[in-house]
Amino acid sequence: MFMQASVIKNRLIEYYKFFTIAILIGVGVLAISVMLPTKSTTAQAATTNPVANCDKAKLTGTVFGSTPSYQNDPNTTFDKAYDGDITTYFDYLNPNGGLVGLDLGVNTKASLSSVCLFPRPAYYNDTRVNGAIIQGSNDNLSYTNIVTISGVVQGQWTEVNANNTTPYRYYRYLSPDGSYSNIAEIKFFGSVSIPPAS
Ligand SMILES: [Ca+2]
Repeated sequence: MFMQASVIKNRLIEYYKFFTIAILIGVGVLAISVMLPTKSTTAQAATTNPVANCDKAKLTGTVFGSTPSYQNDPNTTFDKAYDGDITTYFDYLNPNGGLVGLDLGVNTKASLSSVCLFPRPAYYNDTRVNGAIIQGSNDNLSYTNIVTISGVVQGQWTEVNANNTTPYRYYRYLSPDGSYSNIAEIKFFGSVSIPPAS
């Protein structure tokens, strides 16, 4: 009887050890899963430095924007923000209200998946980009806010997700106040939903 009680006791201890270890493993797995980054599904989320994600075909069309450039410098007009060159930039005359936009063309619309942004190099950089608003329109008069830019870092590309499903013909980057619309490069990305009439 004494031996049986001892065996039962030992087995209970083994069971106790087993469940304790199992619980600890479970807690550990849960902690790791919580710590791992999850893919954001919100339209406002910014992804920092996805250089590879910005190296893809951007939406094309006619670039439009605010004029004139600071001191009428032909090297810093609005089109320099969409010329594919991160060393050239837009420098608007006025600190507020400047914009750069893209007209996809007649009978052409696209839903915006994301934008990539590169701040003006070595000068005010990210502080003149964060706070900008990306907007879409189909008449170039009434614009709808799509995403507010945040998380842009100087000296590198930043991709900001839009995940917008509404097709628009016009997209524009509305610069934050005090920025003089300083930005080196913008790329609009999306799926063209209505191809040009042939
Ligand atoms: Ca440029």
